[in-house]
Amino acid sequence: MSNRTFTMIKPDAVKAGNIGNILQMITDGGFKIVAMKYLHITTKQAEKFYEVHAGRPFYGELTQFMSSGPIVAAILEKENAVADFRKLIGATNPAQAEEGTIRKKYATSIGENAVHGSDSDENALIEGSFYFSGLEQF
Ligand code: RTP
Ligand code: MG
Repeated sequence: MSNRTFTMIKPDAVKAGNIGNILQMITDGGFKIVAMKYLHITTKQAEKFYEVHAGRPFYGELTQFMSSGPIVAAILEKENAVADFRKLIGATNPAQAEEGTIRKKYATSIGENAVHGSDSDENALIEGSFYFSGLEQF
């Protein structure tokens, strides 16, 4: 069990002006920000990041959306980071997200759901390394 996870504040939440609110919820949740950057990725880069979802019906929509505006990418640290962060963000579909979760507060639909959270320790490492070099991960 690793103590790090990877997150993105997605274009919908950035556009809505919720970077500050979401970072506050993340730090209030006990997560330390290890690395962070603000950037606008291309559709090709989004396709590469979401390669595991290639072939799923929402792949095109997802990669278009993730390249539609700037995002915030970050590596977070906390004991039991992956599971605890997925608890903090809530269900993929905000209609099913619990009260007090980031998606309940800031997501608008299953596609435009405000934040990403890695689903395993292995993917947290792969995803964090997509955005941050080894030197940036201290
Ligand atoms: P994430 O990877 O963003 O943390 O979300 P997740 O694990 O809860 O959901 P996942 O199954 O990994 O799907 C990745 C993202 O694809 C979009 N999606 N759209 N239209 C749809 O049915 C649908 N299903 C998934 C969402 O943006 C989801 O977060
Ligand atoms: Mg996922």
